[in-house]
Amino acid sequence: MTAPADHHLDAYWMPFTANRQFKKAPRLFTKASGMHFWTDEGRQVLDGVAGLWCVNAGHARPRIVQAIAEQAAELDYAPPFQMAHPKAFALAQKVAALAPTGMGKVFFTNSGSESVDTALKMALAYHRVRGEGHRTRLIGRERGYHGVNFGGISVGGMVANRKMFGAMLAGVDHLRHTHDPARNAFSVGQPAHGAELADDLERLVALHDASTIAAVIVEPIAGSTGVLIPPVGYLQRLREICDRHGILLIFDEVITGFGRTGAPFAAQTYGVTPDIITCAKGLTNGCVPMGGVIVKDSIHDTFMQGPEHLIEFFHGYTYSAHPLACAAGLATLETYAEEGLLTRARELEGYFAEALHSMRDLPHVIDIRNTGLVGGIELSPRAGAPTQRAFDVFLACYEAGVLIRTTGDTIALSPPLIIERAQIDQIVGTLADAIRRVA
Ligand code: PXG
Ligand code: PLP
Repeated sequence: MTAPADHHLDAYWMPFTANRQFKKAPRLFTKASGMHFWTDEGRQVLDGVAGLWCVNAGHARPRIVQAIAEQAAELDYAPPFQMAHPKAFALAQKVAALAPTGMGKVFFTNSGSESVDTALKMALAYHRVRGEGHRTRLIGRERGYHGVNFGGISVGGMVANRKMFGAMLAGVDHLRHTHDPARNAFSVGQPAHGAELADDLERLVALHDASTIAAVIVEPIAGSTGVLIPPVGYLQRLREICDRHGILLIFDEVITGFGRTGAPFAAQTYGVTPDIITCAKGLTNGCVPMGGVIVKDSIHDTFMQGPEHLIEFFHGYTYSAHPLACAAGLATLETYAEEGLLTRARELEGYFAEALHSMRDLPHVIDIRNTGLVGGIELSPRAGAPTQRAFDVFLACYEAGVLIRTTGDTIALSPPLIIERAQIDQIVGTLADAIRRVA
């Protein structure tokens, strides 16, 4: 199966992967259940990252598997434009019920990237419908990740994801990121310093004028760039400044949504209600691709004017609210509710934090960050070879039976929310060994 440079690996151009390196020594999963994957060689691997931050209830949960199978047999597809099927409404209602009060409308997409571009378009159109079509600017943040479509990379702030792709959207600006290891290294939970970085938005308002700005988009926790936890008071301050200037606040909760921080959404964990939430991943437990945009009723209602026979929002995807995704989503939310998974990260946060921070004196470790069931362990880069030390740790863990994720020289952990304490110990024990062994 895994013969080096075997021709059957040629055709697949892998996403966000070192293709040539991978194909010389492929890593293939062929089975998954609960907290584990199995490789094509039959080796068991403990999942320390919920697949890719998405399999929050663990793998191959029978209720979800059955729901997808039954749905495929009963109604495989229904057109989403000018037609619908019952589970789309049912899922939207269930998602809205989990969202902060007043956020009662849900638009479906097929990924986080599509959710982000949908949310940005909604923000622009919302202002235009209100007669403020001059609000055309979008504000993101340095080190932000908002998927890979043109809107998302424009407001995003990860250089490698942007630099090859030309000018992107016009009229975008960025807040500074909140990473401040000089003041905040090894913070347990939210760092104490940095609320004032939200004032960067006032700087951009002073530069561009509020009347030109439609929306600000941030991840409550910046995940993909290496797990940056919001400083105490930062998100509140951002909310206040947006309110003062009539700017919409979008929380990109693609990673933080569905229990990662110990509440359904990070908006609830941090007590800040945005105007729009983007989500994906945990919405269907990663089983069927799906994303969602959760919107304040007042924003949705603003669109509902003019002649009733006219389309209000010229946007949608062939697979918006796909029946298999809706069936998977409903079964996923039932599983979360039945097992208390959307608040389980809160119960495990203390244990997880202690396990993570036990690694602070290991070689190369320069910062450890945590909240809920998310952790980041930052290593010093190897001289002249950034990212390689963390990647070597990733390979060592994989060989030792634990899947972690790396971005730059930061190791990210985000296990399924069903994880047991002994499995936290196994992840951290394996990771600590690997860090000790790499040069
Ligand atoms: N926004 C945020 C905040 C995300 O974390 C997306 C949008 C895009 O979602 P889709 O479904 O289009 O991939 C994400 C996705 C990593 C990693 O390295 C993180 C993501 C995707 C791939 C890798 O941590 N998050
Ligand atoms: N490209 C073409 C030629 C199409 O006809 C469509 C949809 O009808 C799309 C792109 C968009 O595809 P999707 O709706 O799956 O995003």
